Amino acid sequence: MIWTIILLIQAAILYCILTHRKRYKTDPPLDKGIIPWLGHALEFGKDAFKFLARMKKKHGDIFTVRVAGRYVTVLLDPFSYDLVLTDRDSLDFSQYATVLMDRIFQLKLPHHMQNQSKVIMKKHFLGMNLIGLNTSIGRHLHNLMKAELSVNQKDWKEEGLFNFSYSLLFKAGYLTLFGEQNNNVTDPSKIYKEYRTFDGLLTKLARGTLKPEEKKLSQSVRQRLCALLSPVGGGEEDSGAGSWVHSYRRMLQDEGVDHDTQNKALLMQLWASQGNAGPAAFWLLGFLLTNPDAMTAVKKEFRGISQTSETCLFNVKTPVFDSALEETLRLTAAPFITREVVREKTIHMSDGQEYRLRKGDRLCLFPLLSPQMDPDVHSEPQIFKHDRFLNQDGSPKTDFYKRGRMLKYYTMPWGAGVNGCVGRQLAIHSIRLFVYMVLTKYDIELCDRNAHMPDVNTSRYGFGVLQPEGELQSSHKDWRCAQWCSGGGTLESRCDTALQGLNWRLLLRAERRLLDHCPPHAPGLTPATETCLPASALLATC
Ligand code: HEM
Ligand SMILES: *[C@@H]1O[C@H](CO)[C@@H](O)[C@H](O)[C@H]1NC(C)=O
Ligand SMILES: *[C@@H]1O[C@H](CO)[C@@H](O)[C@H](O)[C@H]1NC(C)=O
Ligand SMILES: *[C@@H]1O[C@H](CO)[C@@H](O)[C@H](O)[C@H]1NC(C)=O
Ligand SMILES: *[C@@H]1O[C@H](CO)[C@@H](O)[C@H](O)[C@H]1NC(C)=O
Ligand SMILES: CC(=O)N[C@H]1CO[C@H](CO)[C@@H](O)[C@@H]1O
Repeated sequence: MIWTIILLIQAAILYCILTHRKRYKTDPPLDKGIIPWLGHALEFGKDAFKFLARMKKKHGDIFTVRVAGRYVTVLLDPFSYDLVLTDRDSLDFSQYATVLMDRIFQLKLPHHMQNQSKVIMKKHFLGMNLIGLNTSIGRHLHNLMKAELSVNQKDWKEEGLFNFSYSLLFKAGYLTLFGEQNNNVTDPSKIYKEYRTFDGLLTKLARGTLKPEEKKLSQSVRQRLCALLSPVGGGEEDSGAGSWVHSYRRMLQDEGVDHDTQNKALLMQLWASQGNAGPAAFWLLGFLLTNPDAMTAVKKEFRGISQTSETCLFNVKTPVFDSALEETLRLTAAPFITREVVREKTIHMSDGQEYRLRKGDRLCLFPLLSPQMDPDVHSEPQIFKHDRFLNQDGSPKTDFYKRGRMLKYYTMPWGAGVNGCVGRQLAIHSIRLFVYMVLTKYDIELCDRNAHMPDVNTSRYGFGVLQPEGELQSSHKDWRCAQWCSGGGTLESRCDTALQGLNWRLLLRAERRLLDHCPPHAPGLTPATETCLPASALLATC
């Protein structure tokens, strides 16, 4: 034992000597942290936003930090982002992507296949084919919502707004991209459940910080997901010939990729395509529910959409909604844009300074910190303003300034440049359809009008759209009275209309939810109460 410790210490010292790094004048400010090798890894993993904001304050818009043995240069000057995003010679996207692919999905694919898969995605998710997906996602969303409301009424208790949004968009997206024209597709609820378990382990997988039991869990859940994504009936093509998943699998097969690896690649695509839209829809709904002005404006715009164009929502212009979504993503889209420095490169900063990036280091942009939450760009950046991206005349606002200079990147939820998000239009369309359906068909409101948005799970900075800390129902009492109802008017009148249509089930759930959470205020009422009035009586007590 003692020898092991001594050996370990010696190895650590040796390592420190070998990796000792001196700062040259042309290097960005260097901050190694006090812990050998690990450097700032712990703080970084716990709350990257807080950490990087502190570093920005200390060092400015560019600095190099040591994180788990690697030197990461963080660039926070949005005026220099283009230098990074357009440079494919000195900065490499696929190296780090390959590392993550291996860590998270245990997937190894040659570089040229990443390229090919993107070509296939572009073909299917942009232009004419995107239009073809429009009704599909709408139909699935519609069916799923209907099913959600009519079965398993007893399950509502566990359901928060986050799970509701995530599950519906995930399932609709999965059915659209992975199940279209395939009637025998795996039950999406099963996939969703497993996927959420996997999603919870994702950041730890990427950082390699899983505990032993989590490692086991991640392996088994990955296996189950791969099995679920495997085509029903033993590997034969069963999806429609024109579908994206068909083309993608075909490409992998043609490249001689084995069956196991194909499934892992599909899991990766499931993550890339379904991991962000649901959480984004949750934040948007949440912001609307906690900002009555925003809700009114969006509802007003939606009300202007005629029933006939509903199925073609795709073509309808909705600048107010678009601005609200942009604003939501400004606050919650938190990807790191990471590149490997494969050749020495000089970065010109907007203040005239020049810095040299060292080969072998990693370069990281964090658009959430700047421009998205930068007070020099957006006034009161912590506050949700649904019309932030609207001009006075109602047109989309695209001119934003930092220190008097107009910015190209004033918000950057989708990345940018050659590696920007391929699914952007599809994601926007899906979220819009979902919010439209929830707001116009079902209506949703908060019981407590002073409710606040939940806190962010700080461990997820860097991994796309953020998620709330825990589930809303259990951890945020303000949300427990979220009430589902239909139409306007008094509660009683709404109850009446709701009872006549499909929506009575929604109301019933609300009732049960309230009964469960407010028992002291509701003597004599039981969950078996099947009329509407007690709900309003209860609401008054919440
Ligand atoms: C709100 C939803 C979404 C957000 C915020 C989002 C964000 C992003 C970002 C920031 C990147 C760039 C990563 C980088 O540069 O390092 C990216 C890449 C990508 N996204 Fe999305 N995405 C969303 C939805 C989707 C959907 C629905 C799909 C597919 C249908 C999709 C497919 C992809 C793919 C394939 C890439 C990789 C592009 C490449 O390899 O160069 N995304 N996404
Ligand atoms: C990747 O695909 C693009 C076309 O989309 C092509 O121009 C480029 O040469 C390809 N790169 C590699 C490494 O195959
Ligand atoms: C999330 O929603 C699904 C329905 O889509 C439900 O089966 C599940 O129990 C919910 N989970 C939680 C934790 O609320
Ligand atoms: C669907 O899958 C089940 C189980 O894999 C199989 O028994 C059934 O025959 C399939 N149905 C069709 C229509 O392919
Ligand atoms: C925060 O996210 C991490 C990673 O996804 C997850 O393991 C953890 O359970 C989450 N914490 C809460 C309170 O939800
Ligand atoms: C607006 C729009 O493009 N709608 C199309 C959605 O998809 C169906 C077929 O899948 C078309 O018929 C619609 O015109």
